[in-house]
Amino acid sequence: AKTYLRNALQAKQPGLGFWCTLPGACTISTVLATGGFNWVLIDAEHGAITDKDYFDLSLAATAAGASPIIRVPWNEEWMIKRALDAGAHGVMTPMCHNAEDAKKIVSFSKYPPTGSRGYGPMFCPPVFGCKGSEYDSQADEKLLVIVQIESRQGVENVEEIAKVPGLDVLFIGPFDLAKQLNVQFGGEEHEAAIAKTLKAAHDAGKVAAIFCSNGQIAKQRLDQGFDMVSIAVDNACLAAEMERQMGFATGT
Ligand code: 3PY
Repeated sequence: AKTYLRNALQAKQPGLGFWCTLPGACTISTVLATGGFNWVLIDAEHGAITDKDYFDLSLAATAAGASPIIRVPWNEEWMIKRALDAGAHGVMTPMCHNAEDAKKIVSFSKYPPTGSRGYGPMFCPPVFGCKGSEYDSQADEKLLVIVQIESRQGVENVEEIAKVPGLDVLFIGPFDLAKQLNVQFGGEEHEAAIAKTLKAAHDAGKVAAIFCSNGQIAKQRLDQGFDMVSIAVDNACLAAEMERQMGFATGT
């Protein structure tokens, strides 16, 4: 299977991704053509993407050599099923508060007897890079199961969450985390919660990941020890560059 992100992480290379909020395969293809990315977060929690877009976006990501990771709106079985049925290499759920939440996403993501995932992988093989019959035997092991740590409870219970079998990645949502903790973004308490999550993930042998809105922050987080970071968000890049060009054109 072509599980680009899993292969990179296993080889101790950084997981470098971008955050895709815009529907339409052209954005993904254009960004990935710049090189260096091994995953794309297809964001259906926020942003303009819905589950009908998963199929084209996942194919576009894989065709360009990056793993499609789909963030579903919530930790619901039917939402996870639809994301995985598009062939996603991983699924991410927001707001994991405790080990029970983590056990749910693991169960929803794996076929019986390990979990309860419903069967319908018609469109998965081309995205997964395997033959039809191979998908069934590879999916459970190769899919990345990712939870977001971004709440007070999530940080309090992070050691228990990290130990859940079948869970691969603890992914910090720093913006929600600051709001949920009601602390200053980048302040001492915020950074302490981030450091606690990083340590809990590594102590349990799991991947530690964090959302970063630009490459400079991403570099700092990689230097801090994170294994997987986003480096930018599509619509924000577009807006920033358009503003910059408008500045040149108008001399402002
Ligand atoms: C957060 O920072 O809260 C996220 O989930 C990523 O945008």
